Amino acid sequence: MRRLQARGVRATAGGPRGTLALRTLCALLVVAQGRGAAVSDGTPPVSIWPLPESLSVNSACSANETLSLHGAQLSVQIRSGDQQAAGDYVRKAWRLAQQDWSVNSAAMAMTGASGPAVQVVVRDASCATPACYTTATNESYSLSISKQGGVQIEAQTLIGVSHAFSSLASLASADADVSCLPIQVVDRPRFPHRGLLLDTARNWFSVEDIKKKVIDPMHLTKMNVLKWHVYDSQSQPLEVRWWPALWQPYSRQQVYTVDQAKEVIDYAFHRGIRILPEFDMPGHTDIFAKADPSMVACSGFLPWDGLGWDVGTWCNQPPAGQIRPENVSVMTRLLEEWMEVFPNSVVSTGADEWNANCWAERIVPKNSSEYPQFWADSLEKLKAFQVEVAATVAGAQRQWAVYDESFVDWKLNGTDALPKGTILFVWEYEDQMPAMTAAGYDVVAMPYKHWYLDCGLGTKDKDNWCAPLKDWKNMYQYDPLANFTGRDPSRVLGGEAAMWSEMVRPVILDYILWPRAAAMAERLWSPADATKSAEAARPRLERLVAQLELRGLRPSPLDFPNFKYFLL
Ligand code: CP6
Repeated sequence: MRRLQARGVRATAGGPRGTLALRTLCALLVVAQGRGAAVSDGTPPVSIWPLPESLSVNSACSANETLSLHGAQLSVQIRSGDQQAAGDYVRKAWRLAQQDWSVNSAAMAMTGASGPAVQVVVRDASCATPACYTTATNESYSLSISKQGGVQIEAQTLIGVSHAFSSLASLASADADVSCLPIQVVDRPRFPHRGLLLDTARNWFSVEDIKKKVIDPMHLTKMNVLKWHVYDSQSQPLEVRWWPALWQPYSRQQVYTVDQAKEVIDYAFHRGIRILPEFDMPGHTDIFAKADPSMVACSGFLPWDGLGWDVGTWCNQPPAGQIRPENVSVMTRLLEEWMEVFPNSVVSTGADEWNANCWAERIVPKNSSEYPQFWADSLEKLKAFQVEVAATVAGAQRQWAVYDESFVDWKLNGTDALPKGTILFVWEYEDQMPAMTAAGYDVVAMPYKHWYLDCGLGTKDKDNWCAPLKDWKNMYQYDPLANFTGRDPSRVLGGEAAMWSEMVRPVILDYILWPRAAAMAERLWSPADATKSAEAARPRLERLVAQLELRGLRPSPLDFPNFKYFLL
C-alpha cells in the first residue's frame, strides 16, 4: 500500500473547475491527471474513463472498504418536473445499468432484496423526452459511494443521472463490488457534443448490434450523440411509409422499421444519448433511382473506372447519383416524414461531396473557358436546393447541420442557403474552424486525419490514402480547440468519430470502434489540462478494454504490433 501511495498521491488539478470541498476530504486520495492509485502491475484498482473533472478514492483500498451492489435498492427524488415520466426514466436507466455490472447470469441470480441504498436526486427533470435533449442540457452529476451511506447521486437533469450510472458501472468490478471506498466524483463534460457517426447504408447492422456494440459502450464512455447516417447510394434500410418503394434494403432481413428506429431512439435516450439523423442530399443518393430513375442525375456512373481525377469526376465514390434539383420538393416531403420519426433538435442533410458535373451529366474541365459560367450556374441550383431544405428543417423547429464543404468549397457563407447558426460538421477543413465560428456557425470537429475510424487500424504508409494511422493515440491527441488560442471557443460544440462502414462487417464492428472511439470520448469529456498525456491515460484505457471484454465485446488491442517498424 505504501508503494500505491507513492505512485498515486497527487494534488488535485485545481483550476477554475477544481472543487474546494474535495480538498478538505484529507482522508481521501485524489486521483487526477490520469494517474490512478497504482497496484503493482501499474493498473489502477478503480478508474473511470473518461477521467472525471474530479475523482477521489481511498488510498487504503482494504477489503472491508468494499460495497456490493447486489440487491441495491433504488430511491428517486425528483425536485421538479413530471414525477411519473422522470421516475420512469431513472428506473429504466437503472435497469440497464444493473445489466452493465451484472455481466454474468450467476451474478444476476445473486441479486436479492437486501442490498445497499442508491439514492438519486434530480433537481430539474423538466426534460424527460429525447426532443428536448440538446447541447444546452446540463449533464453534470455528483456521485458518492461509501459503506455506510451507500450510493448517493445528485444531478441537474436526467441525463446527468445516466452519466452517474455510467461512472458507477465503471467503478464496479465484474462481481459488482465497488472497492477503495469512500469514493467521490464531481463531474461534467468539457464539450456538449461527443458524437459517433454510424453508416448503416454501406453495411447493415442489427438493432441488437447497435444497442450492444455501439450504444452501450458509448454510454460507458459518456459519448452522447449517435449520428445515424441512414442511407447512402448503396442501400436505404429505413421504412418509408409515405413512399414504400424507397425502402431499399439489401435484404428483407436488413431493415429498420419505423418502430425499430423509435426503439433505438428510446434506448439511446435512456443511456444518455441522442440520435441525430443524417439524410444525405443531394449527393450520395443513387439508391433513390431504384424507386424512381427520374429522381437522380448521373445515376450509376462509375468515375473510378474511366475518368481520372485530373480530368474531372461525377462523384467521390461510385456509384454516382444526385437528386435532381427539380426534385427537391420530394426530398423536403420525405424530410417532414423523417423528422416525425426522429425528434432530435438537430437534423443533418450532409450535402457533402456535391458535384456540378453530375447535374449537368457531362464533365466540364476546370481549365475550359466555359467553366466559370458553368460553375456559377451550378452553384445557383445548389443554393436553390439548399434554401428549400433549410426552410423545411427550420419549419420543424430544428437546427440544420451540413458538412463543411458548404462553407469552404461552395462558399455559401452568409447566404440563405447556409443560414447563420447552422452546424458545420468539419471533416475536411479543421484549420478553418475559427473562420467558421467567427462567421456565426456552430462547428463539430470530425477531422478525417484523426477521427475517421473507417481505415481500421490500417497502415502507416504515408502514401496510403488512410494515412496517418488512426490509432488510439492519434485519436486521443487531437484537440478541437487546437486552433482557438486567443479566440472565442463557444461555438465549438465538440467532436465526432466517424464509422463509415464500407469496410466494416457486423462481426468486426466492436473491434473497429473500440477502444479508439473511447480515446476521443475522453478528449471531449475530460478537462484539457488533465488529458495532455496519452501515456498517462494508457493504464486506464487498458482497464476500459478489459471492461468491454467482460461485457462480451471484442475491442481491439491498444497498440498495433507494428513488427515491420521494428525491422526498419
Ligand atoms: N460517405 C459519405 C463517405 C464519406 C463522406 N460522406 C467519406 C469520405 C472520405 C473519407 C471517408 C468517408 N464514405 N456520405 C464524406 C463526409 Cl476518407
